[in-house]
Amino acid sequence: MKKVSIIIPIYNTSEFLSDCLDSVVNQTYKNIEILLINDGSTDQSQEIMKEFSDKDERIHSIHLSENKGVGYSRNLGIKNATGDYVYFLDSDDFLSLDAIQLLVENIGDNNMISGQQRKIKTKEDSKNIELEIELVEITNLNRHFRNCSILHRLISTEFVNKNHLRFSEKVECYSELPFITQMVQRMESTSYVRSCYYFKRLRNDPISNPAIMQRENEKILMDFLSIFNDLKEEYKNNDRAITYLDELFLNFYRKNIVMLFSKRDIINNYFNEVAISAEKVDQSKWKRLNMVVRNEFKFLLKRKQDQFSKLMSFHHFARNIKRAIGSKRKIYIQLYRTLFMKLPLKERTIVFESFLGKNYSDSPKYIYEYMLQNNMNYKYVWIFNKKGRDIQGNAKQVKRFSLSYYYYLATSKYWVSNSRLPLHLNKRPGNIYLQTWHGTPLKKLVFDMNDIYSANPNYKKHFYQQSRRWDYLISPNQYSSEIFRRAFKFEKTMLEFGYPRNDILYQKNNEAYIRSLKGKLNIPLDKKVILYAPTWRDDEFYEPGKYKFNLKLDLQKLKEQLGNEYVVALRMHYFIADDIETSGLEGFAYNFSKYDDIAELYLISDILITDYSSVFFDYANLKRPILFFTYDLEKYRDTLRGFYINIENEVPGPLLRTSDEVIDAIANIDKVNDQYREIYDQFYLRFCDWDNGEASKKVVEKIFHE
Ligand code: C2G
Repeated sequence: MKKVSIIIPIYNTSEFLSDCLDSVVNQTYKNIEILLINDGSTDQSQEIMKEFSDKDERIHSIHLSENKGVGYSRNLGIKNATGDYVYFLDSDDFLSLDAIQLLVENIGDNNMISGQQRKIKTKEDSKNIELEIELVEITNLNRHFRNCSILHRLISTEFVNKNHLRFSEKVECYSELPFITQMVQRMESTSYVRSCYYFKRLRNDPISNPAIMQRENEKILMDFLSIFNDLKEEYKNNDRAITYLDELFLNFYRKNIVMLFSKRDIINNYFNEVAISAEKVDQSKWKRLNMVVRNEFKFLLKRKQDQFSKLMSFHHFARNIKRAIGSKRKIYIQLYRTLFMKLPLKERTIVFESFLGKNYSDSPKYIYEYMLQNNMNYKYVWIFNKKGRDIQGNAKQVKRFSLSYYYYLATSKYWVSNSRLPLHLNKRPGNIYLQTWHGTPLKKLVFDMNDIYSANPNYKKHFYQQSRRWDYLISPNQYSSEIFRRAFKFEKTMLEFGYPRNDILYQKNNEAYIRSLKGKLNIPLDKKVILYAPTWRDDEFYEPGKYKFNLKLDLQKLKEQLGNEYVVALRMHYFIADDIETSGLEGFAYNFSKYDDIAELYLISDILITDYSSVFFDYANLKRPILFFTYDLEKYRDTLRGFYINIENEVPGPLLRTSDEVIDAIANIDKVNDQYREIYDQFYLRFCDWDNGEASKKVVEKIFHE
């Protein structure tokens, strides 16, 4: 029985390492040695390695005291391998349990065989897979090795050593290229096994912990050119290797260099380097390219940088037009970038948006209304999903993603928004962007979120790019300031004045106003009001942005037992697409999920029920009772998100699991108040200290001085 040496370089992948090693030690093929090369990790990787090696004697660990790079680590793995075959795996990826067995069974007398790589966002994605196994013959080796990846290939150790196949230790990206080039010229054909899976994880934090190919594009370019030049020299007399390298270069040019060269300053920095490498490509190859790229090559070779840059601009323009055709939105984006952004900046125009155009609410509303009341000399624009809203003042209303939306965003000096604006809205010089955000965080935010649970691999990267545009960020309390700086990596000006959206809780918390609100909302004046405002759940959705909500509060029971004294105001999170069923509960349950401003609902209510929503931090300003209906606490806290505070003893009210417990707490609300008085006071001091009804004023004075 042949032995396989599985070589795994490890560098700061503690979040993923257990999944990786689990999949290796549990392989159905048992005759393996597992070589773990710890490449100077500074996280918990070493402890995890030990945990596994203590339990499995097939594991051999090598620890490097400093980071030497993936090429060095893999070469070290080869030196220490005693198996008949070597196999390379990355420590953030994992295998299907029969992967090695399928490769060994199918390799026959060949020197190498590959399996199928599958990119996945979460571990769940590895479960929906096709299982039909098939051996596929490959004759086009250049295309097969175009991905420059050594992963998931079973290779004869004798073949590796006889041909001295080694990785580059000079570059970080493309260190596999010398190994692969040598292999390509030594092989006639190869095969791969379909449905023999290697799961390649799409990592979602290219900012704090990038995978190698998530490094900056310029670094990737320099590494590629350097290794390409070296190999072209080394293999200058070897046609097969040369053809492989030339095709690789052209592919890299089309995919990476053209994209990178959308910016003129990058062309200025790298034109010469790219030209030097382009010169090495066999001319007959680039003559087969399309006209634009062919001419770009001509200018490169003749070192005509100016003409090259102009042609490259045209290349991008044509590319964008081609992509825009057929999509109104894409045409608008092109207009935004190429025309609207070049119009003069309107110095006294402010664009406001709240909750992605869904509401007229939150801090943007209160900042706007403060400016109206003080007759400030500005033009106001509000973004809504539907125009014709009944709002104060005479702000211009524009529909989100319409032509006027792009026009006003491109030409207005100020943007005020409580959530992220789309990534495609480039920020122009002179623009001032006030990010008000929308809550004191309980649930972990962005860069504090565990990598593994977030579904969208681009989430952190996009958040980072979007938040670089924020000039000011409003913080409601000291606690949030600290979290925002870290979790958003925010380094610009933090406005530490409390929340404009909470001004109303100090200014209008009086009987007359509350009665008038109740009248407007058709709520009976002789009943007390319970507000139920839960948050959304990351794992329950129809499609991105449209979440489900499964109402666990037994409204019928609440009506039977509390209906004489109370009514219930229901308020779902703005991500929730489900309509809450209230038929049969008329006169008791009122659905205000589409109502603009939750602050007004706070004012009319006597008790708040929530779960993990930031609403309780704001509501505490009213010092009224708060109950936590946390029927899924463990799942929410431990699997979905993680919290910043200890919900079990730091929040100002009881955690309740069932509708009966909720009813009981409401029936005995005075007792609950007494029980939580001390914690409530501490909570108020910690989270509501800055709010006093003046936040809008202070924000406006800071940013919109006359
Ligand atoms: N909200 C609401 N109705 C709800 C829940 C929330 O109107 N039923 C509003 C509140 O203004 C709340 C804000 O939306 O403060 C944010 O809601 P959260 O439930 O806290 O959730 P999320 O949108 O994920 O934001 O730092 C805060 C976090 O980012 C949380």
